[in-house]
Amino acid sequence: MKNPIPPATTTPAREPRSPLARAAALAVASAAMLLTGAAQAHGPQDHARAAGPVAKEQKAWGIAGDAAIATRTLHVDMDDRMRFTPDRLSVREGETVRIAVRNLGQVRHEFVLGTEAVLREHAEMMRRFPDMEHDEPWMAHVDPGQTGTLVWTFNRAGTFDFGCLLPGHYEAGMVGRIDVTSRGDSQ
Ligand SMILES: [Cu+2]
Repeated sequence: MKNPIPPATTTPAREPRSPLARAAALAVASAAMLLTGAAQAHGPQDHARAAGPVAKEQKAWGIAGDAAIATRTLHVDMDDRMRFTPDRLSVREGETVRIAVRNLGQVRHEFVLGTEAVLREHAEMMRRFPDMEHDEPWMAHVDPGQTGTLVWTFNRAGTFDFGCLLPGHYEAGMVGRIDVTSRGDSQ
């Protein structure tokens, strides 16, 4: 008998690994996740978004809006000085607005809504994985000379940010602020 080893049916390789090997495996796994899952891998509730129509997912800064009920259009320009014009927007809680983002520059820019913390984290990831593809209803990627549009319902009061998260842009100051005034604050 040359083969005393029983067929490995249900014996998973679970021998302890060195912390280094584990860290390396983890890094590879999370890199793969970032590259394939892109922005969807940002939060626990972001997993397994089905293909097809955009799922409306409540975020801290609001939720995807219906173009049909958008009450107005906010216009924002982006340029290669890494600036948004205007860089300050104001809406009322509950408002659904269209945001038309025009790229006046020679390079691609993007408009991404979020909290300051989320944008900072996302920008950091973009620096590590510059080719990361991502597309969500709270962002618009705009090629030079083009205008991108997003429709968003600001159903959470607060102060939020928008930024261009292409590598280096956010760090160069390509960020703006949006104030969502609470229903209770209106006169
Ligand atoms: Cu940019």
